[in-house]
Amino acid sequence: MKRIDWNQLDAAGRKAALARPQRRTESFVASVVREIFDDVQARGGEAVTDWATRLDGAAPRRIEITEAAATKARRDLPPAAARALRVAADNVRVFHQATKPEDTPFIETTPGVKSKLVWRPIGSAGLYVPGGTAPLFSSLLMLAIPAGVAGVARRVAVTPPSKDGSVHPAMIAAAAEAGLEELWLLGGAQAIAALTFGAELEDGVIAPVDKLFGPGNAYVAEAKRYAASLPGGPAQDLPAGPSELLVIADRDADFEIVAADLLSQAEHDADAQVILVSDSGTALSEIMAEVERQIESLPRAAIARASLAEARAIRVRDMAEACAVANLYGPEHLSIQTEEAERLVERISAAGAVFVGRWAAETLGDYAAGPSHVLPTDGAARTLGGVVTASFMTAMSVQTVTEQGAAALAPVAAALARLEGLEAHARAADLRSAG
Ligand code: HSO
Ligand code: ZN
Repeated sequence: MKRIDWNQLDAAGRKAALARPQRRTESFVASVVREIFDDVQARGGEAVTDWATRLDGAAPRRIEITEAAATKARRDLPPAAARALRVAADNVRVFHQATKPEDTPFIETTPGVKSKLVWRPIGSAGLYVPGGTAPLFSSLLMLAIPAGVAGVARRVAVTPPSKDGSVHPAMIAAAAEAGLEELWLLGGAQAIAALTFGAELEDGVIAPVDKLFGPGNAYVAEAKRYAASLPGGPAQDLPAGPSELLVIADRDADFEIVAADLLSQAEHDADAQVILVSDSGTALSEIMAEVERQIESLPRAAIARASLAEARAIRVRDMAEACAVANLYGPEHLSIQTEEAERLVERISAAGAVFVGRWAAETLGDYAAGPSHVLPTDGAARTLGGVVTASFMTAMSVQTVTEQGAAALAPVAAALARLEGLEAHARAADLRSAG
């Protein structure tokens, strides 16, 4: 962890202190994604199969999520794990049901002119569930359940195969908990290309989707961005790259807990970024030492160490400055481990998810608290929230006008239309008020 004193830095130094780690050259990633997309557009399913075989060592496979398959998957899991999946799925469902946007009542802006917003589910959603060094079946719950609550008619999940080409039983059990219809063992940019153009594969057809969701590596993130830029291509949810955690801690924080939380995100990915901010030099030193102690016994110590090489421990003057640093960085996750943590939340304006106080481990939110863990990374939290039920819906306005309403409003609209030089607009309004 790099130790930094915020108040010793000039503007350029502060910017550098909060810079995301340098990733694989973006132009290289973009050119590979482009090549895969061009090939899939030209050759369809055959190209998808070729790329999947070449990059992941296995042709795409559809995973059946029948009752029988779900029962077997649950039996293959430790009983506590199967129960835990059920609790997590229930909590995610309850949260997204309760936060599902409701249609507004009619709002009358002029007597006889009434409008309202009605929410509609999108038609289809492509859900990317990361595999790589760990199969994140929790991400399947965090995407498929909100999509289901929104009422999306077709949910297609894709996830890379493990090294031996198999699927983890928890993935099948999670799919069953979420009531998912379609799950494919297919990952990377080729999966995103298949969801974009559609693909005829040996096990069936992947039809194109309306919107792409989910976290992924640099290739997946670039593929989603590229797909969304194509004319008529699917929309995308948000940039969700390697995990990030910023912890604000004071001298009263539990240093063991803070170190454990930092390591919990560092173990995700060598590219994951953790930042510690404190007004206490002692807290910074103690927590950094505690990180070193705890990392020794972690199975994924090598990954965590690579991530920690880019980690920062930032000394600030006070908690107001700590919040300002957090808002500048815009972390995916923010943990507040200070006295009166809840009061500090009022000062936070840019974070994907905020964890308040010693009991609120990010891990609880990653798996089971309820809100989706699919959150904006790379500073996108400054302008974007995480995945919510509304991410799978659109708000449509509905307008009704009575004869009396038209008499009042048509002259207004006609006047403005003529001001813009749009005579046909004006006449369409005039016809409503001429009587
Ligand atoms: N912290 C990750 C989510 C996750 N953690 C999945 C464990 N499994 C990104 O929000
Ligand atoms: Zn996590």
